[in-house]
Amino acid sequence: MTTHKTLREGNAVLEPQRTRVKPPRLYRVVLLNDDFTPMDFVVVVLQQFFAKTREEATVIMLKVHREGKGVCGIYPRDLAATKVEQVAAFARQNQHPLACVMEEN
Ligand code: TYC
Repeated sequence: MTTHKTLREGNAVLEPQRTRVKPPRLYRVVLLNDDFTPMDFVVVVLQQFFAKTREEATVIMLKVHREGKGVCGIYPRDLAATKVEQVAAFARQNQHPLACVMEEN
């Protein structure tokens, strides 16, 4: 682990900043199939929360439908957890049982 002194904001000497040496752990956000959530709703989830195009979203949705699960995206832990919560809240608001989980990559 290394540090360096940084001069910023005129000549003010700021605290040494820790150089990031480890890459963040990454987590897959995975959608799970169920028999009740409408296909169109899953496509909207993938577009809204995972920045997929309608076409990309449809491919992922159909993979989940046919194979039971599918990866929506891969993110650092906090972002993955936020995505999982957002999907859970949106599904609950719309009374769909859609399940979304995170798995260490
Ligand atoms: N199996 C659902 C249906 O036939 C569609 C679906 C796809 C549900 C993906 C959830 O994560 C899911 N309506």
